Amino acid sequence: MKQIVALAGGVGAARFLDGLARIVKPQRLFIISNTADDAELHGLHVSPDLDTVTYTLAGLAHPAHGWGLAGDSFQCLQALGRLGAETWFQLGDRDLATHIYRTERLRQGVPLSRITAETCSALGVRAKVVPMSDDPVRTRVRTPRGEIDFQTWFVRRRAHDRVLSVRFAGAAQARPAPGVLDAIRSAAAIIICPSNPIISIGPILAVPGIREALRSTAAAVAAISPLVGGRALKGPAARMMKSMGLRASASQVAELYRDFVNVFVLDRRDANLVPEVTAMGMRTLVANTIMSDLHAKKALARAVVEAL
Ligand code: FO1
Repeated sequence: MKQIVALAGGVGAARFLDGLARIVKPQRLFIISNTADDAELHGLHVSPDLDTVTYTLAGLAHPAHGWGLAGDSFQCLQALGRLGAETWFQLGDRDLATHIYRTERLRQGVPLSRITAETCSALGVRAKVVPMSDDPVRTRVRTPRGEIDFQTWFVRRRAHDRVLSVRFAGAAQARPAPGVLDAIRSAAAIIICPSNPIISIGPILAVPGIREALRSTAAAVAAISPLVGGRALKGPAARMMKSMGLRASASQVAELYRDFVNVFVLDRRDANLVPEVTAMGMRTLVANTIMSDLHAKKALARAVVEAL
């Protein structure tokens, strides 16, 4: 059976994929994950978006945060704090095991895509979760106080600094991870998850070859707006878009994707934007995109799959 390919950021994407993996066989899912948020903390390689999707599909994610593990403790972080180490990034004790394992395997020369397959298999995740690239790509955020790495801007400074621009260091030299381009070319359907178009989907599209493959694939491509009524359901997308001189609107998201998306999914509250999006040459699907519970997640996933 042909695969359904999804491009995914963190928590918003994971919520949608949780619904999708319950209405189609999870083995059919090929999930391309953003790795430009990856960071080195306490000498460990942390891949937040990969882990958020993996933990969610494994049924292990922290229910309130969406990232990290449910019921985790933070004794190691507290002990690090006593030693004078920085503790602004909340790494739980069991979560740390993932980062220790990943870091050790990377040091052995194993590519991130293979390590991700190993962790997925160990946690019982049947969907294929693949980093966008095995090569390092890092989001750098330009603020009035200078350029900083993504997690410093997002977590340490709580996304307070105004974003003037972002760049994805290393993207131009990065190669798509093994299987990514073939999956896009031969997919039954492709879904851009409701993630931040600038910092979550943007880095995936910046890996040479991926955007071109999306433009030329025979598969229909749907994108779900992460903005509802001009506001992000989760995260700083709306504020970030405004400070970068873009409109904080679902139709602006559609415009960012107009060269490769066939079906744009708008929330019911944004039904008034249908003519604007249609004029860009896309079909629209108006649905409830607020995934407040499992029923809503599955209903949205079903509506998107049917539209494709
Ligand atoms: N987000 C936070 O807002 N604060 C944290 O302390 C934090 C820790 C963390 C640990 C592991 C992990 O996988 C993710 C974590 N996140 C945290 C989420 C992460 O910073 C962002 O959600 C993504 O990078 C954006 O998609």
